[in-house]
Amino acid sequence: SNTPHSSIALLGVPVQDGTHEKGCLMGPDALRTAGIVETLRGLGFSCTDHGDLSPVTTGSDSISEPKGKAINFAKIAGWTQSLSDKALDMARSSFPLFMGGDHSLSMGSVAGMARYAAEQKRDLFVLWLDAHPDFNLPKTSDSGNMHGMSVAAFCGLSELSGVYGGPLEHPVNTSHVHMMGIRSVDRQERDLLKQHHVCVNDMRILDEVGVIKPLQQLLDAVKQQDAMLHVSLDVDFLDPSIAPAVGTTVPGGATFREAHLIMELLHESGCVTSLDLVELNPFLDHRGKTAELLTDLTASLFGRKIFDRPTRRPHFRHGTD
Ligand code: B3U
Ligand code: MN
Ligand code: MN
Repeated sequence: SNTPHSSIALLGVPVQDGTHEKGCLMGPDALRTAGIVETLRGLGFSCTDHGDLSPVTTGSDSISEPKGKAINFAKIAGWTQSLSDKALDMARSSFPLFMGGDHSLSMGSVAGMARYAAEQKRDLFVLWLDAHPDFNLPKTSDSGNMHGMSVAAFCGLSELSGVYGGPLEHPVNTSHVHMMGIRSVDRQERDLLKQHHVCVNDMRILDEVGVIKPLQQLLDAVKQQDAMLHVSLDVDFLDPSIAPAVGTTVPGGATFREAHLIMELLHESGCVTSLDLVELNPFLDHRGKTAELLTDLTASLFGRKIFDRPTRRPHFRHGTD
């Protein structure tokens, strides 16, 4: 198999304090109902469901709230610190799969994976599949929703270090963050992204050159440095017509086939070492179709394919020789 681990550890992170829209707390159970565990076992992996995480309670006096708008800051800090420890622990024995919950969970999942990468003396890259860059700071955010600040947090921007209880020991290098599908960016967020050299492949790039080329650039960099790769998939990366179960739909998202192709290429690369499935809001779904799509995309990431790819001939031709 192309996945570095034969065992997958699943963890539910039913956080929804990072968004104004309620319902994300049901995300982990919707994925379980869609059969994510059975699907992965069917692909030959041993799978352990660690159940749902509980946040640590951080006394509000021990949390230094940042200036600006950051709703539920202390609660998100509790989830983040709990998840960072749990992620590190899971990564030592398995491939961690984090089921959200809103996207603020990546503050903890990515920070934990960065700690593990540091233990292994490897670098961590992040593939951020999202309509939004989630690179706001409390002082730039209009909404104050912390799911729009995750990348800035795990990259160690000091305004958000309070969620970790202090300066981040192993921040992700901003130039190691590659974003795809971006199509909704706040004005000051755009400036921050430029200033910090985040690699943003917006929707225009996917329209012009497709998904393969930008993805290959990332995978080449990961392979060259023998780095680890965390994939964070926000439901709103996908077009709302195929994935309606998200609080912040943005028109013009990735298609069914683009999304599967990305997952198939990621599988073939053998580079991926952890995964977030976030922002699934089952309250907004139609007959479970978004939960099922996320489960199928996860299956593609773990090696489900339509046919085995021939290694010699580049094209499979039906009905000939
Ligand atoms: N950038 C906006 C909108 C947003 C970010 N992430 C989501 N929505 N899901 C904000 O609130 O920061
Ligand atoms: Mn997001
Ligand atoms: Mn988003």
